[in-house]
Amino acid sequence: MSNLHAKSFAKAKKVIAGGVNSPVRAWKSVSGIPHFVRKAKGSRIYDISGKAYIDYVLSWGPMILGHAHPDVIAAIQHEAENGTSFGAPTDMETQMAKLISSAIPSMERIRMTSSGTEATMTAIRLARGFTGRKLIAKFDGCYHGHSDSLLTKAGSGLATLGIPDSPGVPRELAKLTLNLPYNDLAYLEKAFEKYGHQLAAVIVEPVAGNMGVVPPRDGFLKKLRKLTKRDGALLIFDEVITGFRFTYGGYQNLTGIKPDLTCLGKIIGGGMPVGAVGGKKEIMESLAPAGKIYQAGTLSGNPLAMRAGITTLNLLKSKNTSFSLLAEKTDQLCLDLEKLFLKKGLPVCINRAYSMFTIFFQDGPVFDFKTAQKSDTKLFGRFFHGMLQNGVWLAPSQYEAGFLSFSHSDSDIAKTVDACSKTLKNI
Ligand code: KE4
Repeated sequence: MSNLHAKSFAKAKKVIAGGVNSPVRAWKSVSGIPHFVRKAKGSRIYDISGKAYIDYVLSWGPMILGHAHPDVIAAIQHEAENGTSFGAPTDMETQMAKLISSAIPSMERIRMTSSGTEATMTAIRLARGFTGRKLIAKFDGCYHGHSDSLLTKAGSGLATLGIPDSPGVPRELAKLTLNLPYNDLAYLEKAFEKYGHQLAAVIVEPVAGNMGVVPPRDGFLKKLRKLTKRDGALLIFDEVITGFRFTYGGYQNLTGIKPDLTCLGKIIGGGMPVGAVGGKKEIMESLAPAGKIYQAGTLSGNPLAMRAGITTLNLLKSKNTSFSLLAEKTDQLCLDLEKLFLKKGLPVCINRAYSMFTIFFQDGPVFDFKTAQKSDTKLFGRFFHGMLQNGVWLAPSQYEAGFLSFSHSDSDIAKTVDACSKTLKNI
């Protein structure tokens, strides 16, 4: 069966750069031949040999309803009959924007994009244009997509590939991005003393997912909000992962900390290409055509993506009470796995936040990128392949998050724990 994947990978490498359309899919950090997928349904993903796996990647987060939800599929099929792209405004985009801003009130005005990268890139340009300042700050281990200003010590992809700064990013540009340690309040204070009044914005994953799952320390986000407000820098919450993952809204709805701009993606597109940036009216109206800050996109607000997103958000709205059940299911899975590792005498630190988790192969604690990097990535790789053998599809990198969906059943959890028990026997 693995030669099926080898054959597909060899063919892909002849026409696709590196054989994949996004680096993490090449499984470089866990070695082995990346598996090719045929289809997915609910909590299952099927490779090209037909083997089924319980999926904890969920396309890196979007598939919170489970793969191929019948209502989402039907909505896309129906919408497609009306055409797939117009390059002209549609009422659906207004409906989508209203859904998002009523769920996340800080997003008074929205601009749709076709990816999370475009959303964060727009947010950075908007912040620089609105404040007239050049400097921005991000946190080591956080990843906000691959726009130049944000590819400085990114945590997802690059960290896995062990490249702290990507070639091709001009040094002149990279030095306009301050890299701060996540969760370090003292360092934050010092950085703001020095740079606060030069900062256009600070962008943060309010719960980090791209160095593995690292929740914010008590007071971290509050301090960040206070310092940015004090020094006139905009606070950007990158909620591409966390948006509609923890609750029907953003993580900001749970903390009450209101950013100036928010970036979304993944879940709001129901698996179709989508991103969004939104925030205070006076800031957002600086975007062309109302304002002078340019931003555009041929497929921004694409009708199929809007229809899939609207259907997804409406389904999530009806499930609003069960987000806590999803978090409890995730916690139960992590507790059951912790017991097995303990029994095996294998030190792990399993970080979780609501329905996302990461098994760090180390004692822990893991509270920033430096501590995350103490993990035994080789052991992670062996665990990854063992779980794959035993029918569980995990993220092919120590520095990524695992996700649960509303379609993960109790028996899926039991099967996952059983797969872990089998895997630990031969690790
Ligand atoms: P996209 O451009 O990939 O849609 O979104 C970029 C992005 C922005 N912000 C956050 C917090 C993100 O996690 C991402 C993308 N996440 C990665 C995995 N953690 C996507 C997977 C990949 O790069 O193939």
